[in-house]
Amino acid sequence: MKKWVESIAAHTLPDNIHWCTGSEEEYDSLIEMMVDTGVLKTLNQETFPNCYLHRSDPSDVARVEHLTFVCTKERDDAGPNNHWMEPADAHEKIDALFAGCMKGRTLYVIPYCMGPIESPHARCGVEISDSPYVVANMKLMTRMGSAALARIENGDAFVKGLHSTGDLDPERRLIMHFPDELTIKSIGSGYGGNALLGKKCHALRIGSYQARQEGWLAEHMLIVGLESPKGEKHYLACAFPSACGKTNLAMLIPPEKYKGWKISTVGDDIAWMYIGEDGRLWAINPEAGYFGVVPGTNPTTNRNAYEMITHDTIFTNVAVDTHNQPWWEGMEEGEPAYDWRGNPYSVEGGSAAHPNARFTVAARQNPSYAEQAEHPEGVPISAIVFGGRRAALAPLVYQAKSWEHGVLIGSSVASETTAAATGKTGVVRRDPMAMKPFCGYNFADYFTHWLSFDKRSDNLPEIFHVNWFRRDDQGKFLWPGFGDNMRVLEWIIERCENRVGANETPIGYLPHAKDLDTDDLNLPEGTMDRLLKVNHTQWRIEFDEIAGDLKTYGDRLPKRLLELRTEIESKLTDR
Ligand code: OXD
Ligand code: MN
Repeated sequence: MKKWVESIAAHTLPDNIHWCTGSEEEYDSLIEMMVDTGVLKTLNQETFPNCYLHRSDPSDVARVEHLTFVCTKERDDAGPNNHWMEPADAHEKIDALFAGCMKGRTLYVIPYCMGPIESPHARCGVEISDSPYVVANMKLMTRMGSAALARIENGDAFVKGLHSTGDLDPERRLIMHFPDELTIKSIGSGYGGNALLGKKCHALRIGSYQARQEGWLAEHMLIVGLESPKGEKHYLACAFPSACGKTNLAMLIPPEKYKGWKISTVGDDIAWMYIGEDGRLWAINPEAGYFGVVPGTNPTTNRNAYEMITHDTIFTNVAVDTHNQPWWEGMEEGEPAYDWRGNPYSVEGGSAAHPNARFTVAARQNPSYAEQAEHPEGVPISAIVFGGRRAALAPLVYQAKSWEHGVLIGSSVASETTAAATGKTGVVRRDPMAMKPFCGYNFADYFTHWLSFDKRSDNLPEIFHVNWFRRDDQGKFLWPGFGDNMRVLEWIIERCENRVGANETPIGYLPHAKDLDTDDLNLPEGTMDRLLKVNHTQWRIEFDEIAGDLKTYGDRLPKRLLELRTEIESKLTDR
């Protein structure tokens, strides 16, 4: 590893090299240095102790899918779901941008471990970066420092990540993955998903590639634990595209009538899953912190998150109020004084906080953090839950009839933009398994990999699909969502335990309305019927679109997926 660091230093020409230990003192002195140099702004330390604000370059506020490449030897191995470049060309192109880029800067060597240090399922990486903001975020998001370095020095293979903020010019911004070389190179962005290489780049893109080779799954899923008053425990792994409330569901606070239930968060974004000796699917969360969207967070939507970000948090691109406290849309108190760019706030200037403003916080600060998230073997998964934002069509919840049917459901996950005011249905974006931006190889091979699990165990989780976002004719949400989603999760658990019947339809098993506990919700007459309606005509159109989307993944698509789709479509006979 030393040699690799030396060769990078010889190419990027930093003034200093700093090997990160991950200690608290190191974190504190980096924060102090960033405050002195203006990279961070100190927020009100009385009300938000140890909280800081980072304002990123206005051109650098989100992941850049069009500049993200998977560089396998064969183009087909990256698949139509990825941008591809031939590895030698890609190295040449990006290495030219790295030449001398760290002059006047410090090169930080950041050893990290994705997953509990003691876990055989955890994987290590080393990120080289010239951004102290990246170091501080990696400290909160991963097990970073000496313990990870020790694992690597004991012979653990590790992913080599090279990152520089470069000159932040979007024309010279690239994020490249070389899965066969366990290498990531990222330049020109300081934004989380592009710069914190442990997260999307390692844990999902490189991770999914390795998972396929080695027989496990690296997924864009939250992991939530539910313990009934009787002490029965279940863990669910749930995949939703962005803007569908993953962090909220992972930290759910159930309604009053579920007193005695304990909900705990194992993870809010990524699950690494493997078949255990008992044939069950087990999951670890490779991360140790949350990089969550701030706007919309309030005591009703997510009380746990709201509390956990009142101290020891790095905010990125939020607004501030007159008391120098962080402010964001949907906070439900206070007024913005300065917007996310640092300008005095004015209504004409658009939203005060950037819509993709983020908090970075250690998972241990979450009041609902599950101690099992630290267990080396992880947690056994009872159910996999897919979901999307659909104003019509998808019922509140349904269950797959088999593993392969569940894979078909996952491969047809879609989410749509809706104009809330008018209730008009927007554009449907297909996002299989919520992995479209993150699968590090050909999606057709990915579906084959998912299907292969069926032959390896009789004890796999049940698979479900949920939709919290169905609307009435006036565009109003039919389902209250947030904590009340507990009522749906309870049905899912009861199905896993074979304790409740269901209504068989061509698309899957749906709840009988009486089996969803909604007595105290005072829903308008007919709401549950609408939430549980399967409109065959609309579903035939949907199945047509699913076929169209699946076929874009080419010849390698497993035939079974298309056959199963046709079988189900042929049963959608009602008008
Ligand atoms: C994330 C994302 O940041 O999915 O988690 O974009
Ligand atoms: Mn995510």
